[in-house]
Amino acid sequence: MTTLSPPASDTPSFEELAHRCLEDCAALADQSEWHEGILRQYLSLPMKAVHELSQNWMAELGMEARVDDAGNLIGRRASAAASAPIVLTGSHLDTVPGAGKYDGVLGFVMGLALARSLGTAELPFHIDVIGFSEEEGVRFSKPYLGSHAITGTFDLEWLSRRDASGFSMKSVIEGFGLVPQRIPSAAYRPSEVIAFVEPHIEQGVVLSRADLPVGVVEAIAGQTRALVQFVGIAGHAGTTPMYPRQDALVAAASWITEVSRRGCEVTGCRATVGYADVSPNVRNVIPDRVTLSLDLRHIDDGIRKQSVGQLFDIARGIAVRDNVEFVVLEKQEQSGVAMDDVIRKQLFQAASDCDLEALDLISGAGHDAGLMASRFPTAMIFIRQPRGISHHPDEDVEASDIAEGLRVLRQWVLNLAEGINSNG
Ligand code: HGY
Ligand code: MN
Ligand code: MN
Repeated sequence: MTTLSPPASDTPSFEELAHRCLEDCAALADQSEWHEGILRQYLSLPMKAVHELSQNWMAELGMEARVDDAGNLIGRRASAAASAPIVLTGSHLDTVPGAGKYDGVLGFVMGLALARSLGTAELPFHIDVIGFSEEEGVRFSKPYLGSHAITGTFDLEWLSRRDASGFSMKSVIEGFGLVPQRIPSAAYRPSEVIAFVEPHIEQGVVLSRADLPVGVVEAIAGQTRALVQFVGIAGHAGTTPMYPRQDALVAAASWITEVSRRGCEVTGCRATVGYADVSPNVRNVIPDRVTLSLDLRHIDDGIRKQSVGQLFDIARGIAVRDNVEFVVLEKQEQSGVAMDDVIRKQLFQAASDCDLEALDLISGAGHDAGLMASRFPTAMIFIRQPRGISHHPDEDVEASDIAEGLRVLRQWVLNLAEGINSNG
């Protein structure tokens, strides 16, 4: 183990670094599509502002900054050897509507803080801090676009997807000054990457209940994201008898209740209908078409798929009962992903070197690490969230817990460097 040398005189203390992380998160939170609250979608104008701010911080750190053609912002803390391998870290810069300040963004600014904490230390690898461009999937209903590009799994077919305003992904990428056809060349080669470690707030209460500041993620739960539709027949609200109506919204409402029941009945399952679009959505017309999202998660892929299948069967039963049609418009699956055992062990060792106990835990939330694990040795450090609130403005985090997370991340890097240097 590297002796945990306190940061050299030219580097701030971990507490100072942590407070700088909070300041950076606050500064990036101001870059929003909304005047009140946070919304920063894929390649939006506020994302351009986030890139500019972050590139200034990278320049101060002597990092080389670039934006790849999928819109990922990448800052490199270069090793002396140009051909040195690469340690990747960071997290996503996009947000859900009404987000907190820390989901994704904290992991990115902790990557910058890691560079800050290393001062002029010469390492046998580059450190690339990635601000992933689109993890939430809000704008084009396609999550993890940035990490798909980094892992070489971006499907150019997606360029024809359109956002709520009708803009194609292709035109949005071009409008940001990027070249969609070059996205495949944004991928890192597995041979050049040592590992990817993503720091992220926990977004749950496990660490706070265990009264521990940091966790090491064992696995990320799989998720099914589907879009379904109930189709009935519109009619006059005042003249159409209550029976036999073909009311798409009555059917949809029955199913939403079943989704919630399933989430409660199946241990470890999370089932949510977060999006609903009612047509024609006026008060005096019986709804003829209701489009709903389904977000279902479980760490066991078999249970997840079985639960989704059962919910679709229940929907078909409701459709027969209400004499409406049920259609599955889209289904996106992401399997549960185990984090890399070797890197996890190294992170636990780094925590122990810092006299810290790190908790082993599962992530119910999806992360870019879930994609990155398909191509690189990948692990995650979770930072305690006192109240476990996320995807909500009240999301919070303590500077002292960020400091502990930084301590572990830096120690992991120093141990890695020592291991490489001693193996020659
Ligand atoms: O939905 C999620 O799990 C993550 O916030 N993208
Ligand atoms: Mn999120
Ligand atoms: Mn996130």
